[in-house]
Amino acid sequence: MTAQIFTDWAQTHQIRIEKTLDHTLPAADLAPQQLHSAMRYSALGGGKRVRALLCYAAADLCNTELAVADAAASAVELIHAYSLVHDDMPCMDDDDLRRGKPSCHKQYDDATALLVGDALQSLAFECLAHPNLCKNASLQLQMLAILAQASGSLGMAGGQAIDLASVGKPLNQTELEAMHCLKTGALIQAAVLLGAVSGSVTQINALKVYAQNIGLAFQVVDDILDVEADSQTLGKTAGKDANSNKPTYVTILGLATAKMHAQQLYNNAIAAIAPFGDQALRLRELADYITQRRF
Ligand code: GRG
Repeated sequence: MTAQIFTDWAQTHQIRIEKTLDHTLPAADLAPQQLHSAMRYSALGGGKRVRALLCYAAADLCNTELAVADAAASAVELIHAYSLVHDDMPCMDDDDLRRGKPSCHKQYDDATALLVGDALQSLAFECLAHPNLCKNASLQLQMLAILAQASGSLGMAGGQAIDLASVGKPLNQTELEAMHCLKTGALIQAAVLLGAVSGSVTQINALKVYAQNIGLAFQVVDDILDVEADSQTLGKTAGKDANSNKPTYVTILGLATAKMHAQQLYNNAIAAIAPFGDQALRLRELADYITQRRF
């Protein structure tokens, strides 16, 4: 049997997560209609679904049941969508454009955007708390803890707090890295670890190293694209970080060294999953995709 090519595999799983989220999100005509419509506006029909793909690829490697992977991928994408909605609000990054369309608070209003983020976050945990999800209750509790830690004050929300406090401050590379490990890296790591929940200790330890490196590489590439790509290609405002006086990999390292750093992180990620050989094909391809992406 010839192996499915990466783009086909990715598209199949992007459609799969879209359908799963469509079923998971409350219908737009269910009261309160505006909130439900805004939740669907923010979580459906956009995004590269990188976190879901990482989750499915790790699940495949670790023989995690597909239904568990669906719930985990949905939960991570819902947390991600909530973070983008809140991040775009005037009190945070204040951005009018997200995934090629008006940000949630622009399309609706600030109060709705706040509630959308809150409700998407709750829904993410509901996905993992479903009574019939896992035969092994302890494993299911572990999944809830992984997501809670990754999204909380010692994870994504904490990283966002450090980011907001660092505007105009001269961070060094170590401080920048520590911030991004939380802000972007924690949820990417959670995506991989939730997919890998049925894996062996050896698999999980190797995947953690893979995820840490690929999470940082994702952010370095994001900073490079912020400088090199245009808003239409990105579907969000290009040049935002540089213009808002935020420290980035490009401002700290310069463009050429930032690119070399992304390559080094990619190499580390690939080395971590080398022992799995062909079984880690999708994870390798995802590392390629993350470091070579153009948007
Ligand atoms: C509001 C608690 C809270 C956290 C916000 C992740 C985050 C923290 C803010 C997003 C700001 C940002 C643009 C960070 C750069 C990396 C990143 C997460 C980019 C967006 O992720 P993609 O490219 O988006 O995977 P899509 O639209 O493809 O899903």
